[in-house]
Amino acid sequence: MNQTYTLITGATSGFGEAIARKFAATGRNIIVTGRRQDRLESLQRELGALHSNVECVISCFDVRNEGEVENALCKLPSQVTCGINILINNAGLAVGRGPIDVGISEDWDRMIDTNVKGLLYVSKAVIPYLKNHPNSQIVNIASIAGKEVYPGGNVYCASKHAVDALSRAMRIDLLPYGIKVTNIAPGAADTEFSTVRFKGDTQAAKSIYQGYIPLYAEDVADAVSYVCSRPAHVTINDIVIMPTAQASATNLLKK
Ligand code: NDP
Ligand code: 8X3
Repeated sequence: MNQTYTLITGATSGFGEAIARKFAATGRNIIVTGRRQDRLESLQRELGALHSNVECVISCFDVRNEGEVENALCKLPSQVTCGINILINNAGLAVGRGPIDVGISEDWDRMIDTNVKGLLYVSKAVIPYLKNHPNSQIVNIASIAGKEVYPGGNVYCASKHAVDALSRAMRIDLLPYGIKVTNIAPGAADTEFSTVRFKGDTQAAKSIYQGYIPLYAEDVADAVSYVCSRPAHVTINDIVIMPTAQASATNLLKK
């Protein structure tokens, strides 16, 4: 039988990196993507040494650039691209957290271009390969910010509401091809997310995760692994996964 591959966007840190580790550990071939080539290479080296039975292919591109996405996929060997049967749309970010009336247009563009348009560009490029497999799947990493809105969350929340809507829309449009679509909405998780959101202010980022136990990237990777290992006739449509100390986006029990 031909080999199958899982393509993971945003695998250079956080959830995507943990998903790559989890999938490699369960014997799945992976294509890890992101903009930081050095991190992709070091992950490839690490996983190659740990799992000789698994192929880890790297593909470096910016999801915001449709041409770059298409070229990067075209450059991969055809047996790799033709083998893609799972797509994990994980790459994403928040930039800034403040009232909409003083929002920065450049930050809004980065969030919408990455979280919404980037997800669309990658999906458009990969869906033709998914159609060739009998039991394909797309997993979109949305957020609790796609289920609720909170002060200062405005455009990030809008972008994740769009991801939530796209998950539901994809499930309908891709039904004729038997492609499963799963939406995963995590709450607060300690990754590089807040450092990016607060533009490198590590103190501000650290304070987000103090006084309670947040989710870790591995918790989300577990959920992704679960939804991708259900029998062919079962689709998990939506998972909201929160730290136990978090009841809603803004309701946190801090000690
Ligand atoms: P990280 O900052 O740790 O990881 C983000 C990943 O996205 C990186 O690998 C980064 O790679 C990639 N990425 C960002 N922009 C681009 C781009 N333009 N092109 C290609 N890749 C890009 O954050 P998380 O792991 O926490 O975030 C992963 C996803 O989870 C995001 O969609 C985020 O919105 C979502 N999320 C996060 C939560 C949290 O609290 N941490 C909670 C709920 C959802 P590189 O910089 O190398 O390009
Ligand atoms: C990240 C979680 O609550 O900061 O998507 O929006 S939150």
